[in-house]
Amino acid sequence: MSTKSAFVSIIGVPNVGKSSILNTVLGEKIAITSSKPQTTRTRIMGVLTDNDVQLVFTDTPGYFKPKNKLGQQMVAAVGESLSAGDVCLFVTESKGKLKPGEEELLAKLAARKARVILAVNKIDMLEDKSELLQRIALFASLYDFEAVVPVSATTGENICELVSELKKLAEEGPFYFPEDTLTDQPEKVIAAEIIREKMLRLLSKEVPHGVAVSIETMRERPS
Ligand SMILES: Nc1nc2c(ncn2[C@@H]2O[C@H](COP(=O)(O)OP(=O)(O)OP(=O)(O)O)[C@@H](O)[C@H]2O)c(=O)[nH]1
Ligand SMILES: [Mg+2]
Repeated sequence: MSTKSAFVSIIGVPNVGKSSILNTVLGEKIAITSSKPQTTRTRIMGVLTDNDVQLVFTDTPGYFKPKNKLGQQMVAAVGESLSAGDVCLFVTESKGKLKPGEEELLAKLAARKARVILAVNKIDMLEDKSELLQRIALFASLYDFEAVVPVSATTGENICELVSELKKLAEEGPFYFPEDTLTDQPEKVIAAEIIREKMLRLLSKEVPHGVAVSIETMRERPS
């Protein structure tokens, strides 16, 4: 069987739903999400293998101007994924103004002549569909996207269409990972991240956003 594959970097400013889209595409929660910007701290890989096509996604921290060391590291992670990925999934929200980080990211992509698919996310929150059309027109005037797909990571609307647009950009080549690979993150890391997610969600007022979790021991419950 001849196979096709593509590396897809998921990029965008913080809080637009990059990690949520990855989880919905994979049908598994591998990346934590929260309403706080800068939830994702590192690059997270997720693999979707469907028949003869393998898409290797990299979820990245939202792009912003770094104010401290942690921020610098997160922005560097975005930069690295830009130079490594051959296809980008640019995620934005379906309404509101263009953010300065979005312009900057599009300029970076243009400089690299990246093949970019635009996912306009959170369409479930739209009251007025004309806002979506304006948003699409605005982005289409800024970049020559391979495709523009309005989606909702929450309801799953149009996620299949998004995946099929991404598959069109896959090129003939080997699978990079065994077909049953879902992520490169060890279970311990996922467990620590899920604890961090619960802290972000439940203790937002008490705990500073820069919280870190490390797992010392982990045991399986006898079933
Ligand atoms: N209503 C609605 N909310 C969404 C949707 N997708 C994501 N969200 C919410 O938006 C918030 C941010 O989602 P994330 O997936 O963490 O966003 P992100 O872009 O990965 O954020 P960073 O990692 O901080 O850059 C969370 O509260 C999600 O539940 C969507 O399609 N509809
Ligand atoms: Mg994220």
